Amino acid sequence: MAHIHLIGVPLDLGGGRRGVDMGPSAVRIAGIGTRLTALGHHVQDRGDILTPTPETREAGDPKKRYVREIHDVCEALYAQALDSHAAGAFPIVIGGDHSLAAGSVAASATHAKRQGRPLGLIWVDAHADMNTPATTGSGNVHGMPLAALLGEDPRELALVGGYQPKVAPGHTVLVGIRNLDEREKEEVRASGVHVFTMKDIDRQGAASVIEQAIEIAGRDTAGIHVSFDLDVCDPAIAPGVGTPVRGGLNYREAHMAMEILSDARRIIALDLVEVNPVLDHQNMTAVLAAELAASALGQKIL
Ligand code: 6HN
Ligand code: MN
Ligand code: MN
Ligand code: MN
Repeated sequence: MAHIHLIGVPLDLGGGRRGVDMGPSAVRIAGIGTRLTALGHHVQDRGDILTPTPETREAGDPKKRYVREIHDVCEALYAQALDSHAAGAFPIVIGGDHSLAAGSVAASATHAKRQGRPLGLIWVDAHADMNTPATTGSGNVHGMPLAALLGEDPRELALVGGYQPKVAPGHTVLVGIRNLDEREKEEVRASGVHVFTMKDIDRQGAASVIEQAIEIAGRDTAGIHVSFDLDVCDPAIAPGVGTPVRGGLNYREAHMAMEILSDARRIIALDLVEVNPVLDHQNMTAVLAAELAASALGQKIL
């Protein structure tokens, strides 16, 4: 039995397609709370972090659009998620675009640091999210949070929580990637993070890959933060995401990844991001997100 805190972040400033601000609502309507309660967990919904809507703001620097606003949201999320960790709760952050991870992962990193050990990070995504303002083509900040957590750019996000970096490449694992920008590929290769592409999953199997990821992110760390972008799933099962890419995880692969993570008992926080109800069919992507949360938190087939 865990104490779980649900934290909604209706952030819609980091991506190009509008609609992920409705993600937290859709995932709640899909029953994330009752599914987790049914597993015996004590679930507390902490509500949403206040986020500005783009219509009321100027994008600013075209190489990091809305980065000031995103920074402010990430600082607020950092404080809230750190509160949850300090209270002994397991935060599930429901997005919203993936730039929120600059706040949620920072909180997990600080919590780990307080225990005298580094944080392990498993980033499950079709994308690497390792652009910087220097490499980005889109200027969309949701393509940058992992770079900010590992390094110093974009600096507004790298400095959330007051220190940098949050994670070491040796404890960071990318899983499921299949769509990177050319300059981003160079960043990923040079970074030293462990990478399991979709091709690796095809060849080795999803189970083996997630076991290796847990081994890497779990070794000598205080725990593992799982940042799960729903676009890692195939658009056939997750059409409601801002940036769908064909050739992703199928339904059982996605659940099995979460089930194996749950069995390992090393996860300390979970992000579920990029659910876009505008592009979804009958809320199926939000339902998938809610189901995956249950699998990550101990739902068993038998
Ligand atoms: N996500 N690499 C592209 C960009 O605009 O930098 C796509 C990023 C997608 C980010 O899905 O969280
Ligand atoms: Mn992402
Ligand atoms: Mn993605
Ligand atoms: Mn700051």
